[in-house]
Amino acid sequence: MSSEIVRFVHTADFHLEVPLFGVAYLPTELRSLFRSAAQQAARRVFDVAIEEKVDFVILAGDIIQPSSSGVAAAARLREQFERLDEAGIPIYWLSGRVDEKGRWPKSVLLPENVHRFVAGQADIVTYSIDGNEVVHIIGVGHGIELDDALELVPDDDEIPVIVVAHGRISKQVRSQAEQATYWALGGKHRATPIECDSTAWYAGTNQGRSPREGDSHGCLVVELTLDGSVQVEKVPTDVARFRQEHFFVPPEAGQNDLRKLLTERERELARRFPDQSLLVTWELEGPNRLARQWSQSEVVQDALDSLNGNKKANKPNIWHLGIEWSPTFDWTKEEGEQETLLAEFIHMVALYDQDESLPLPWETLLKEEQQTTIAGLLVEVDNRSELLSQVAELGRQLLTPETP
Ligand SMILES: [Mn+2]
Repeated sequence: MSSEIVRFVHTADFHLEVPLFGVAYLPTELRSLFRSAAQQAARRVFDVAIEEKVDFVILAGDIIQPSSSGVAAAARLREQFERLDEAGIPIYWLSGRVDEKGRWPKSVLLPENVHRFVAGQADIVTYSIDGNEVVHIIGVGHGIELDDALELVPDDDEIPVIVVAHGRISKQVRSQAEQATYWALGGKHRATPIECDSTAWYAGTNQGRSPREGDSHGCLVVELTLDGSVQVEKVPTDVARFRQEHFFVPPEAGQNDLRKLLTERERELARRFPDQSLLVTWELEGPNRLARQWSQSEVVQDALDSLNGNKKANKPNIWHLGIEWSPTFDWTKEEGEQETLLAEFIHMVALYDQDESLPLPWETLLKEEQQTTIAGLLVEVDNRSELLSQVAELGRQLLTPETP
């Protein structure tokens, strides 16, 4: 058996019809990036294919929904396909949830290197080098049972098989794993391997779309030898990367410290990710009192504006797109030292905060049958100190005399 190697790019879920989204605050400078990031990241995938001189590219679905992206986006994708055509690299494109063949605009002719696997059909193509068959590629069209598609595997040769499929089919893949050398899957937006008796990966999307799709995204470069071994390398292609950053605000922080604190953290991020543009949302954990003061003033927005305004000298670009608080329980020295009901209340809450073994008062106050309902609701707040912080804040509001 030959030891000849075949290498290919496995990628999926470009979703060229979906811009970046999900931030509270979008500086005007970022608008065009938010619109074009998916497109730029797609271009990077095809750059990888050309630079790595791969044998072919597998698109495992959800690449584009032309009816919402518009014809221009489809035409730009065709330009990328043409680059690969010129480089002699075929593309095997399985339709996923959004990119049914029927939706592709008829005015945008696909170059000859693009082979489409479409819904309602199982299909097999065989990739050859110099007339020698190297690998079978089976496309499992939407709505086709895996079992039916696997019947296409010829049983009279020993050529490796790649199965391309889209959707939540980890379980089926696991039960049929040994039928293919590699499973090229689409439909999950984070690159994920499936543990099974073969090699199976969801490629993930090439560009995180919102803070929920944080950290690195890209494509996979897969190498298989004819003796059956498979190597999978993740190659990042995202042009801007969402990150959620968490930090503690010290209780002694003042109104003017937020910008300073964020600037320090920005420098740290720039050191850790020297070549990566970042879209950061901050989760601050700190005293209730500060959360209240800062949200009532312009402190937060001013800090974000000021950091985002200093972009020119700052490479790579780190953008600050929102701040969320998870307040912790605290009180000022004065509040605790006064002879007031508030001071007494604060010391009581502090007691429960310091000693986690103390059952919360309402647990004993409530009758048993009530416990199963009301306590059940309270348990939803799984963070005891966050709950106590909310209790303290409510007490503070009720026990502080209104200033006229
Ligand atoms: Mn998708």
